[in-house]
Amino acid sequence: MGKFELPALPYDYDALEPYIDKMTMEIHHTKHHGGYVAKLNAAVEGTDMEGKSLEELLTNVSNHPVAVRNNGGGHYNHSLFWSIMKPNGGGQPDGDLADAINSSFGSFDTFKETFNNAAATRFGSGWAWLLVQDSKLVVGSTPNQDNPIMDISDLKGTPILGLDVWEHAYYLKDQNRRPEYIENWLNVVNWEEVARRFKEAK
Ligand code: MN3
Repeated sequence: MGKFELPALPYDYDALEPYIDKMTMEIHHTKHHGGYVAKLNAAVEGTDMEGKSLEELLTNVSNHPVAVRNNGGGHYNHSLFWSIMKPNGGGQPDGDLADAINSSFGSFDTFKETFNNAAATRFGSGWAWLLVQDSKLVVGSTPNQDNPIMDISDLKGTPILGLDVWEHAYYLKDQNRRPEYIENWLNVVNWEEVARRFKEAK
């Protein structure tokens, strides 16, 4: 197995305008995510971690250096993040995912409120998640680049939707207004991809 690589975005940097601006997307992808990939490769190179999959590293991250937790988490989280967004996204899911959201949260609006609250109240840098936990849907958040597949995480399960609430994800356009960023982001969610991940996680 080769080195970890920065995945290409499945759309152009300006494709999520006006909700997420081009400059934020470009810096976020090339500099931030690119940085996590480079530092992850540097951390595993020449060690017995070399050749292990990202999932293997993160599910046993308590046994690895903190650089793997931070940069491996950063690589996993951002790879998921790019894939669950698309131009002309938003709206609501349908099918099995819609049913599961209704049965776990009561309605899509209640889910949205719960998710937005988790994202808005995560103090400092971190991520808000919709995840499958014991075959149920749960909303929560993690600090820094932690995520629910890590053995050290308090919140555990298979993430199917993740929102980056680090300031680098929104500061250029929305400055300190995180709730505005969250509302904007809901217009670019790729619910088809979230539904695909849900099906895979069950
Ligand atoms: Mn980020």
